[in-house]
Amino acid sequence: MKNFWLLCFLLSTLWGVAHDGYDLWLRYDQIADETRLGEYQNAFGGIYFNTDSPTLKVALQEMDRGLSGLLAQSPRFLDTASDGAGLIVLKKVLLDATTLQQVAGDFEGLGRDGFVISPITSNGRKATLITANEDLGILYGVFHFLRQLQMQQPLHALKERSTPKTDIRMLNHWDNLDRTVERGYAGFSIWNWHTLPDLIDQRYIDYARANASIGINATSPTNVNANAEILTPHYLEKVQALARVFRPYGIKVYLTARFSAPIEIGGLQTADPLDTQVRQWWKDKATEIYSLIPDFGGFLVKANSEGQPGPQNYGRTHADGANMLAEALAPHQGTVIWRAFVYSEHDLTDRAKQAFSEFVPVDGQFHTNVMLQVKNGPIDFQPREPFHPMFGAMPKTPLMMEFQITQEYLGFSTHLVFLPRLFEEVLQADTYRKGKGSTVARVIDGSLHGYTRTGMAGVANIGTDINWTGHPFGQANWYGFGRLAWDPYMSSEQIAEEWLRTTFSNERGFLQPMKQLLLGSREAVVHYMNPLGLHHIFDSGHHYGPGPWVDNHSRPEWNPVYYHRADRLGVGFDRTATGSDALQQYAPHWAEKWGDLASCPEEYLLWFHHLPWTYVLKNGHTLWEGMALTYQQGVVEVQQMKNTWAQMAPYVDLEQHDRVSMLLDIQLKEARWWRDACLLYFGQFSGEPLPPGVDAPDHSLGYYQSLKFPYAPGIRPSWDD
Ligand code: GCW
Repeated sequence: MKNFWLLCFLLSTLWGVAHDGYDLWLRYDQIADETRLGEYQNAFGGIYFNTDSPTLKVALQEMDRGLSGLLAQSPRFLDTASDGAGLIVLKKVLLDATTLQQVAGDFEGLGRDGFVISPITSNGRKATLITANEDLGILYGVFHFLRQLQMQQPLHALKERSTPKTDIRMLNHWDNLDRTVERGYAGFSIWNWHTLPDLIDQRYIDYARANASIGINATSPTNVNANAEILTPHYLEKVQALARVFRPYGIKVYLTARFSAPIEIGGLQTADPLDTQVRQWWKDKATEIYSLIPDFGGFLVKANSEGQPGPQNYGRTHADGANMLAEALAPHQGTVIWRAFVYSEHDLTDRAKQAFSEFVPVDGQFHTNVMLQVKNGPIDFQPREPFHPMFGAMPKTPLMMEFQITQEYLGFSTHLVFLPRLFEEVLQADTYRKGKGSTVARVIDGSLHGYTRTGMAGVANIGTDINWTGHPFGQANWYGFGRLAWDPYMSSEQIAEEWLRTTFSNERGFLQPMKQLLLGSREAVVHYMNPLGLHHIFDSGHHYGPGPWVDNHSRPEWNPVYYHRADRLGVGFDRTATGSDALQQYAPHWAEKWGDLASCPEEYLLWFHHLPWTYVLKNGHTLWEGMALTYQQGVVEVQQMKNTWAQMAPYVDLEQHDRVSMLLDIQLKEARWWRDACLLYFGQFSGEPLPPGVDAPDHSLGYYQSLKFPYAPGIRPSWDD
C-alpha cells in the first residue's frame, strides 16, 4: 500500500500535476471522463470570439487557457462564425439576425453583467453561443462556461441565463499598510505597497481573475481601521496601479476613509462634517482620486466604532458624516459605504441593540449614494447568531450585507468550516417585516423595499500563503461568498458541489462524502465552540480558543462573562422583556417566538434567555447535560470529518491530502480544548458532574486559563477585547 502511494506521488510529480492550491477552483486539468472529453473536443474545436476590448481580451485568454487544459488541445480561434465554429462568443450588438432571433427572449432584464449561454444553430450546424450586453457579461459567461466543463456537464446542459442579483459584490480586506492583516490567518497582505506602483505582482492579476470568475466586482484593499496615508498622493499612485490591473476584470477599487484624514493629512484643525473647509477638503480629495482612477468606487467607512474617529466626535450624527462624503463623491457617481458596526463604551445597554438604536431612527436621512453595511448578526461574526434586526427595518436606506470570510471566531485558518452554510442560513432567514417571505436575501437584493442600490461584502481571508487562504478549504469560503453575492438564493449544497468538483475531483466516491463533510462542518464548529446560543466566549484580543472566564477588561462588553452571565443559578443572556429586551428590535413574529421558551429554537436558547442549569431541554436532558453533550458531539463530528478525509486519499493530490489531515488533527485537538475548557468552567457553576458519554478533560481549569497566545496571528496591536 505504502509503495502504491509512493508511486502515485512520483507519477504526479513527473506529470506535473502536483497542486499547491494556488490555482484555486480554476484548475482546468484535463477532463477525466473520456466520453465527455471526446464530446467537448468535437464540439469546441473551432471558436469564433470577438475581442475588441481589454475585458474581451482577458476573456479570450481565459478561454484559451481553460480549453487548452481541459481539452488537452489548443483551441482554434476562427476569423468568422461561418468558418465552422462550434463555440461563438459575441456581444449582443454583434449578433446576426438569425442568431439573435434564437436568443432574443433571453436578453430581457439581462442587465449590464448578465450573460447567456445557449445552444444555437449557426450556418446550419450546432453551436454553443455565449453572449451578453456588455464585455463584462461575456467574461462572466466564459468563466461560467468553463466551470460547467470542469464539472463535466453534458453538452445539452450547457445552457444558462444568469444575471447578478446585487450590484456591488465586494471583498473588504482588513490589510494594513505594513502588510499585517487584521484578523488575517493566511500570511501577510498580498498588497506590496512598497514596490507598487512599479512592480505588478502576478498575484494581483490572479486575484482579479479569481474574483471575476465568481462575479466579485469590487474590492477595498485596506483596513476599515483606516490609515489616512492611503489617501495621500504617494499611495494613491499605488492604488491607481492596482485599479489598472483590476479594470479589465470588472473590479472597482474602493478606499477606506479615515474620518480624521482632513486633520492628519490635510493640515486642518477639525474633521467636523459640517465645517465648510472640511467639506471642501473631501470634495477636493474625491476630485483628485477620480482624476487618477476614473472608475473609483467610493469610500468604505468605519466611524465612531471601537475607537475610530467619526462625526460623533463633533456632536454630529452618522448621517451628517456619511452625507458629507456622499456629497464629495456624488459628482463622480461614487458611493459611500458606511458601516453599521457600532457600539459604544458610553452606552450601557446591551451591545446587541446598539446599531439598531442608532441607525433605524435615522432611516431616510441618508443621501441616495449612501449604503449602510450591516454585519450578518447583531454582535460580531459568531459561529451562530440570529440575523441582524436592522435587516428589514430600514426600508428607505439601502442595506448591504457584511459577512466575514476570514475565520476570526471560527478557528482561524486551521479549522475546516464551510461558511456558505452559515451565509445561507442568514440569507434565508425571514425578517417578517413585510409579512411572511421577507427574507434577508430579499432585503439584500433590493426586492423587499425597492432599493436602487444593492450589495454584499465579505471580509477577505486572503494572504500571501501559496494557497491564498491558509487552509485549502478556506478557498471554498471565498468561492461561496462570491457565488452568494451574485445569487443570494443559491443553496450551500450547490456551492459545495461546484467547489469540490472544480477544485478536487468529479468522482462520485469523493463528492458524496465530501459534500456531507462540508455541509456538516459549520454545525460541528457551533457544537464545539458555542452550543445552545452561547456566544463571544473567545479568549480576548486574538479570539483564538476559549476564554469564557475572561472578566478583567475595562469595557464590560469586551469580557466574555458579559455574554454568558453564568452563575450558580443559571446561564445565558436574557434579551426578553425581563432583560435587555433586544427581542423588541425584531418583528413581532420573532419577538414572540424567540421570547417564548416553548417555541424558541434551542440553537438560540442562551442568546435570548437566562436559564437555570436544571432547565429541561426538548430531549429530556437538563441544560447542563445538554451543553456537555453538545460539546462532546462537536468533538465526535470532527473525528468523523477526519475519518472521511482519510478515505479521500485516492482522489486528492498527496501533498494537499497530508496538509488537510494535519489541519484536521489540529482541529480535533482544539475542539477537545474548547469542550474541556468550557465544561470545566461552566461546571463550576452548574455543580453537576459530566454526564455519561462526555470524555473527561485532560487538564485542570487552571491549566486552560494559563494558556496565553501573545503572538497569535491577526491580532491588532494594543487591541483589547
Ligand atoms: O470583529 C471585530 C474585530 C475587529 C474589527 C471589527 C470591525 C476591523 O475583532 O478586528 O476591526 O470587528 O468589524 O470593525
